Amino acid sequence: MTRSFQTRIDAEQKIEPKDWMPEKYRQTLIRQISQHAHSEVIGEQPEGNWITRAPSLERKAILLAKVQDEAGHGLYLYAAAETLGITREELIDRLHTGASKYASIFNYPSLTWADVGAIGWLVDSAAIVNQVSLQNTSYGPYARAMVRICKEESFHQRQGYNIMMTLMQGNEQQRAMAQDALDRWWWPSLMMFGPHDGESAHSAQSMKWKIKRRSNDDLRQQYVDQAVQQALAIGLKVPDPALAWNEERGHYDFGDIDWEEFERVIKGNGPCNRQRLAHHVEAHAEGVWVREAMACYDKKRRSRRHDAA
Ligand code: FAQ
Repeated sequence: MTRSFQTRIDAEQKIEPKDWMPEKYRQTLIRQISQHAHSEVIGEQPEGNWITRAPSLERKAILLAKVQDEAGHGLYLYAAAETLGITREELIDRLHTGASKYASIFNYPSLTWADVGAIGWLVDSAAIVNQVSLQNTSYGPYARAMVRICKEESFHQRQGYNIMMTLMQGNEQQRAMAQDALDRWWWPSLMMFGPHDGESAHSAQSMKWKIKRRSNDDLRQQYVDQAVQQALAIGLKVPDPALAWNEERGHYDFGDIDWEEFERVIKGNGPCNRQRLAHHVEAHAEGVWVREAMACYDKKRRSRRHDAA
């Protein structure tokens, strides 16, 4: 069984929910897809913080649409995780107890309007680089969710970059605000790709099963190469003294990531971890009547369909 499973993976066949799969493959997918779903949903908070204070009606409408899209991404991903035999309640419970993680970046505060630009530009760029590769992941429902998500993330990235560009074309104070946002979000955005390849606990097996198609460092390098060019184009300075174009490699060299900070944040001790989780727990409790009403409606609809048959 195990050998024929790997043969299917090697032949680039998609694994579907009813197919046999090793238990560890199933658990790895539940871990990764649910963390991804939690990231989309928790990621609504730093941007949502600015919906009531967007500088114009147009910016507000765009930001509202983006934040709603992120909720939709969470929905597709939870649905994909559920095809692996775990319930939505268990997934949320794992988030609330800390058994399941979400992207470290969402534990940083959004202090100014420029942060909305930086999140859209940097965080969505980093997400896209990773997610484009995940469109070819071996598990069918995850791969298909990625196709739709990538299309929407492209619009998100453009809106973030457009905010940064507009600020950089503004007055001195606005340019300083954009630079300050880049200074604070740059290093956390590099951490989104996870530990270096040699330190990544899950990469080797996930690459063999083609759950992950490219390594953490490989994706991070692509992101740096793109983002540095985009920063230069609008007059921003990337906050890394070690950043330099390496002619031989055809890539930018960049400085060391503060892995102690990364560890601190993923263990729950970042600047906003408690606030993010508390907000989710509260919203989930407040939404109980909606879930109950939906379940009631669904039950009634099914029994009507059953009676008619
Ligand atoms: N944050 O062995 P690896 C978005 C954990 S979507 C927190 O390398 P793996 C859209 C990792 O879980 C952003 N934890 O792990 C948006 C593991 O711990 P565990 C989310 C991290 O899974 C934009 C341990 O470290 N995208 O932003 C992080 O092979 C704007 C060892 O690491 C995805 O989730 C981190 N950054 O590789 C929404 C993409 N990095 O589980 C709103 C899918 C590592 O054993 C606004 N996920 N860890 O307890 C992946 O590609 C992978 O899971 C990685 C990590 C690359 C994140």
